[in-house]
Formats: sequence, C-alpha cells, structure tokens
Amino acid sequence: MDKNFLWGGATASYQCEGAWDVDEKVPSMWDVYLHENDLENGDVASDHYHRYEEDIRMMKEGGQNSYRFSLAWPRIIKNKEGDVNQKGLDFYHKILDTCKKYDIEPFVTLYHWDLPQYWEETGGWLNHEVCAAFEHYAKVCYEAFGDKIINWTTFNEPKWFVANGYMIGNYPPGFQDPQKTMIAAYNVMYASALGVKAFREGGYKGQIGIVHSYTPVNGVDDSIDTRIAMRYADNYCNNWILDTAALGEFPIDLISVLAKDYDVSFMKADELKVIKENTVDFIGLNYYSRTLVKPYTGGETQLSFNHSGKKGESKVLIKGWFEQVKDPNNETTEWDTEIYPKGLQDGLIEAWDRYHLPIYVTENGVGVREDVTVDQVNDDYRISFMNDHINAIMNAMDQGADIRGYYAWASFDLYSWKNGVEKRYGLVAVDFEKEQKRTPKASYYWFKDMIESNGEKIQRREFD
Ligand code: BGP
Repeated sequence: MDKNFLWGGATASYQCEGAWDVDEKVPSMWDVYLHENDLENGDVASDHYHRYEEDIRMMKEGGQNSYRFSLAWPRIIKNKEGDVNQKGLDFYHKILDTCKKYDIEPFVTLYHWDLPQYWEETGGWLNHEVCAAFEHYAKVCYEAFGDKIINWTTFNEPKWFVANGYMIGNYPPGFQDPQKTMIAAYNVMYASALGVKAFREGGYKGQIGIVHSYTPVNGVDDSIDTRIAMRYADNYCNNWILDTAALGEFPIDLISVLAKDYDVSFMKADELKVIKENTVDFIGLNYYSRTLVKPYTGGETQLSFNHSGKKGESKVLIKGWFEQVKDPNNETTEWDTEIYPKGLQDGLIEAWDRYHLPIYVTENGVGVREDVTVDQVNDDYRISFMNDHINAIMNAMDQGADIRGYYAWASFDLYSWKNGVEKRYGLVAVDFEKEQKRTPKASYYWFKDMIESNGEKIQRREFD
C-alpha cells in the first residue's frame, strides 16, 4: 500500500458527541424528532464532546493515521440569519488541534444528517432556501478551518437520509412521498454543488468530495427483464448521487421515467449548470452490502426497514422497478445486512471505470450486539469482516482502481440512529452504563498490526 494511504475510523457528530444542548448548540432535526417520539437518542451518546482527547489518542495508539468525522451545523450556525456560534467553532478547533498533536489526518464531512431544527421548521430539504443556507455554513467552515483541513466532503449519504426521511419514512422528517423525495434529493445535490463551488472559489487548499452509501447492484439472472430491474435499482440506489456529483448530471433515464408521473419543474436550468460545473475531486464510498434484485411487476411499492435487530423485517419493492432479494447462501446480520465482501471489490472497480476519480472507502463495518462488560471484546467476526473487505479493496487496486483510504465504521461504539446503542460497530468498546469507559476490542489491535504491516497481514484470496 502507498505510504500515504489513509487508515482510520469514522464517526458522525450526532452519533458520538452528545452535549446536545451545550455551549449554545441549537437543536437539530434529530434531537427534536427523537425527543418528541420518545425514542432512544444521542443526547449523551459517546460523550465525545468531552472525551475527544482520549478518543483521538487511542486512534494514534491504534496505529491509525486519519480520523473521519463530521461537523455539526447546529453547533456552528445559530439561526436562519446565519450568525456564527464561536463556541461551536472552538470545539472543532480543539478536535483539529488534537488530531495535529497526534499526527492524525482529519477527513471532514460538513453534513451528516443533523439539520438545524430552525431550518426543518421551514420545510427542511423541501425548502430551496436551505441550499443557500448550506452554502453559507460551508463557507463559514472553510474560512474557520481551511488551514487545518485538506480533505473535505459535502454530504454523507444523500441516498440514505433522503430515501429514509422522505420515501420510507423511518427517519425524520418521516414522509412517505415520492414527489417530496425527488425535491429533497434535488435540493441536496444542488446544495452539494454549491458547497463545491464555494470551496473552489475561495481557493482553499486540499480537495472536496461527497460520501455515498454505496450498494452496487447485482441481478438474480442475466435476462433482459432483470437487467432493466438492475438499471432501475442502480438509479435509485447509486446513480442519482454519484453521476450527479461526479459527472454533473442526473441520470437522464431516471428523470424521464419520473417525469411521466411526477412534477420535475423544480429542476432549474441555471442550477443544473451549477451542478454540471462543480463536480467533486474524489468520491467517498461507504460500503456495508450490495443490492441483489429481480424484476417487480405486480403489487404496490413496499418499503420497510429493520431497526429491531430481528431478522427478516427489511423490504424494498418498488412498483414497476425492482425487488430486492436475499441470497440464501450468504450470512446476514440480525439487522438484515448481507455480508458480501465481493460486492465491495466489484463496486470499486465499477465506480473507478465509470468515474475515474480517486476513491476513499469512507465507512465499512459490521453492527452487532456485544457484551462490553468483559475485559476485552473478542470480536473475531469483525476481524474476519474487515480482513475480507480490505482484501476486496486490495483486489480492486490490483485491477487498477485508485483507492486512497479505508475507514472502519466506527472508531468507537456510538449511537446507531433508530437502532440505539445496542447495535455496536466500534473498534473500541464504550460502556455506556459505566461512565463511558473505553476499552479496545480485539479488532482494534488487529487493525493496528495490519496497518503496521502495511496490509501484509491481510489474508488474501480471489473471490469466485
Ligand atoms: C451509514 C451512516 C452512519 C452509520 C452507518 C451504520 O449509513 O453513514 O451514520 O450509522 O451507516 O448504520 P446503522 O447505524 O443504521 O446501522
């Protein structure tokens, strides 16, 4: 591996910081949604707000050279007028200075889903004004941190928060409405392009990209109907983010299909030009699994998501488009995520062939229930998961893909959105019951050895 390859873990502000109302932070849409619905929340989470020093030191001690995290918009911008909260900036300066102290390269996301509630109250991503507000927030961040950060990304996973928030309805704001989904998707991609534009115009050093929840698509067979279903699935899952961010264009066949049933007049020529002219420098791909599909011709759209950790609750069937199916030969987690490292290899090669941009694997991990009261969590399943996925990355690199980093999700245990803290991903165990005690898991030491061996410790194999 190249000596500049970035090895680290990733987190997100809402999922780890806690301190939800400290130092003049205003509520985010997630704070309000979870409080109002009386659901487990991230009020305290991993208390990274107060324990960042220990957390970043542990990254260094674990052999890592980078940390991917997000900035919280509601910590930094106080209101719709765009006033800046200096205390919010100060917090991230402390994080960045600690990264520097330990020689950890920051890899920073501007938006990991915590929209300020004052914007949600005006319609959130359905309100076009939020695009300009995002641009303002991005500019504030570039100005404040431009000399400390060289790796920026605009959004984390537009597909995931838009589909879940506006189509499936399991995330705030909880809509199940295709027209709203399209408007939110468009506004997010336009806002992302505005963020890229402001970065370039400001002449800041470094590079800017976007992070996508990548689910490469496979079909159950090679028939024409399955191939058509695969294209629908790829457009729904991947292309409206990656084509738009990397090539500057929404997939034309997707827009023409949608235009038959929905109003697409919200797409404006001058804004599409901004999207075309402000494509990203690199792409970040979060990989948990692929999407295996077959045609879905009968019945209505059915979408549901497993937040209970009881197998069999996830469903994705989109009328006339595709049905997501399971491969009975592969293992799945209790949350219905198929373990399929070959999908990462295939997906990386596909993304490289298609976009020819540098790629960072910005999240990869496995979420499980774990007893963290023991002296050390022996998470051999996580070690084997990471081994197989890093092997997939190496195979893709051998075939020419330009991959520059790998981030385990997550650096340490944190709050997992609607799944609460029982679904654990961390390299470091956090005992939420016991004063947030941090204890490295076996995977943390394995990751350290693997990084120190520069990847030599990975057990290599070709996938069938
Ligand atoms: C990604 C998100 C992360 C993280 C991860 C695991 O979609 O970027 O924020 O949560 O998935 O998902 P979950 O916590 O829902 O299991």
